Amino acid sequence: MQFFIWFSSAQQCDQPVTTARFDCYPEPSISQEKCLARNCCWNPTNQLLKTRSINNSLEIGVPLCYYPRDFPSYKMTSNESTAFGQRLTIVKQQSTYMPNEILNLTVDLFYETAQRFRLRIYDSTKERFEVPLEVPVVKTKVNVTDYEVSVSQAPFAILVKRKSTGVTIFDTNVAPLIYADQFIKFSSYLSSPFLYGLGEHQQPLLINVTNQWKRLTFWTRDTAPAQHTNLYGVHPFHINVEIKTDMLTNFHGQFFLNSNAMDIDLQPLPAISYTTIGGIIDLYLFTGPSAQDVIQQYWDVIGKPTMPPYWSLGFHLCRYGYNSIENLRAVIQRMHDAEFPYDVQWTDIDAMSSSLDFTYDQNNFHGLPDLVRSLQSEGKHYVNIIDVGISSTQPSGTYPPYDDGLKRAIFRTKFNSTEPITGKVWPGLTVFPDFTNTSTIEWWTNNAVTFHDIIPFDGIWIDMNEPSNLIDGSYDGCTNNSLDKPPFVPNVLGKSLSSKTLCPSAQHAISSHYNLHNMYGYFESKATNLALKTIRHKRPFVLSRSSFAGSGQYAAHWTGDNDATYEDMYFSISDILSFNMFGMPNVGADICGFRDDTNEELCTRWMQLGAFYPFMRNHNGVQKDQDPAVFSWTAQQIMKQALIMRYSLAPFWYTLHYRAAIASETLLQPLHFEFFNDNKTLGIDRQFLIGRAILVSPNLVSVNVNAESIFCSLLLYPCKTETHAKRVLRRFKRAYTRLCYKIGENSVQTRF
Ligand code: MIG
Repeated sequence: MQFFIWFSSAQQCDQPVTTARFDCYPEPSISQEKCLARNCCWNPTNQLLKTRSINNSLEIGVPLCYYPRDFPSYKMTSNESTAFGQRLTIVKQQSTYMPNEILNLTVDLFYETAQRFRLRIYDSTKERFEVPLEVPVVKTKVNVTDYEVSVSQAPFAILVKRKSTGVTIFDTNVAPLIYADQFIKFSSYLSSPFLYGLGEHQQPLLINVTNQWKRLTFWTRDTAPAQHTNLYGVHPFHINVEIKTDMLTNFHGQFFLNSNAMDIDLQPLPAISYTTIGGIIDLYLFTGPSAQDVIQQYWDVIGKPTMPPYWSLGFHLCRYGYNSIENLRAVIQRMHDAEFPYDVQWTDIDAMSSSLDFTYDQNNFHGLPDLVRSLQSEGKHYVNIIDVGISSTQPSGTYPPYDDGLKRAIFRTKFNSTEPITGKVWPGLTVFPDFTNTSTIEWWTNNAVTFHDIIPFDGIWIDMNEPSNLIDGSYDGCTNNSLDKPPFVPNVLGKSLSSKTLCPSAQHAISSHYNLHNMYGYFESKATNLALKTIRHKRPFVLSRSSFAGSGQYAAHWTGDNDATYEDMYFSISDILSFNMFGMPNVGADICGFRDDTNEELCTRWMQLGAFYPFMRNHNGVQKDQDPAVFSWTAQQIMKQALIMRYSLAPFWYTLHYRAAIASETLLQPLHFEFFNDNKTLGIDRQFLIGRAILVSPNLVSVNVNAESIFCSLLLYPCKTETHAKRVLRRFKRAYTRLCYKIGENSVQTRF
């Protein structure tokens, strides 16, 4: 027994460097009084810039309020070896500042493979929520590992080193462990300030915290991609570059298997801190040593990506706002007349009847089923959209998806109730299917089957599945319980967990929305993939906006409502490279931009870049048309060149998908993964590699001089004037028409 007389003396607050301070007051409303009430150190020199700017970004810097070195933490009381590794118990003598701290914890150390280590810290007496992801169950340890683990007793800490180099890859002895019911926080050294991953966020590929403090938030959210905010998906996985005597050498990875709302803080020490508001600590370390090895080891845990159908490698065309079948037909016709290779035509919610799922508008889109069949008879494919909100206000007996769902009780319910929770999406008031319930999968499949009998779609696009709700919480508000009003809320957009989604207290069959929000898109992807398999007996194609670790087993992804800007075109590269690391390598961004009007130069350059996205779809919102066939003859020819190049690589893409699905290799990778001894490649994110050896180096800026040289700069051949460009293009057109492309055979299916 040990007795603490504990206060933060000046000496205990003395950190050798300010970068070694760990934030004791992550909430925005900070004051000296509140800090001292937590028995933390207050030091207003080197002020923390904790201000929320208009775009919600939390600029963080050196903390004003930080832990003293003797802040209470856990002490190890037992350490026994087990078949899987070691089991420790750790205890803390007193609570600190969060309600319901758990003072007795069990720590399991799993030596799962020579390169994979798993650490689980959980309540010794009470079961807590755990992520319903099927991860490998390893019951016996491996004896020879590439890493060495040691534990220290008081304060309890874990240290993991790479055996061959002695480099520290994990060390929790930097800050106290806090483990409360709704607030779990732990920190570790990083091997270098250089990381990749931690999505979904709009950020440069390389997360460099050499001189920066960063807070990244994880809570799936429907919002147009912007920096410093949580976005559609949650992937708490990163790759950390290791440095040995100034040489970048190896890589290791970390995956925090936790689905609750969380913040991940990075600081220049360098160090990482995880703050989650539920679940348990379940952390994987992967020792690589190459970046691709780390990814492979990660995918062994979350599951390998699905192998897509061949046709989905072709060019996809979509828009929100065709508005009528005449308009849709006109687009298809002009794409045909302009001799564009394209394989997949999509429709958006405007083709639904009053935005109702599993319907089409029989007035404005009269004849859609026949149009789809005629596309299919030419070898093309069709994908339609399904949103998560099911309208609950249609006259009884007129809308089977709702009536039947209600009968089967598959909708998510209010807290402590069997009554469905109501939100609002495009058709008005809606309820939300609970995809964690097995009856829901049957119901979902039935609806899809019935609709497929009407329109024989080839793939399904699932949108709004964060899940997105146009009103905060629900139609009749949220409760005041600890799920809806937790003691700590990570830095989520809108400041509340119910912002633009359902109340955290809403219920799923297997747990609360509080615990499962981040996995809504994951479970919907899984159910939709299954439904498509049942319907078509072929490899499914599902496109999902929201995602969680493991979603790549079921769906492809696009990066959401980007802007028609050069900046967003640039960010698409790091997004797409990151999703390759996340095991969702079939990914693309809306080519030419979703929001605001595009322009000819931007769209042409974006088609050129997009030709090298794994998933190539031109899609936009309710602005001007931007399908390739609306642009000038010259722009069209240039886009066509890019498309021909893509189509000629289709067999190669297919092989890459196969390698991803069976050997856990990414389709695209950053240059640094291949050229890791070259420090200059560390932050390259305006270029990328397809497979191992094709380097894509797109032009991401407007040339913005006179029209003549714009065309020349867009061409893949040297030229001086527009007249010259046109001559080259005409010659090129003749050549490709002869060689690899005939009208009516313009699909990947028929040409290879
Ligand atoms: O914002 O279905 O991200 O691709 O076109 C409205 C209409 C909802 C958001 C998707 C976008 C889609 C749009 N949807």
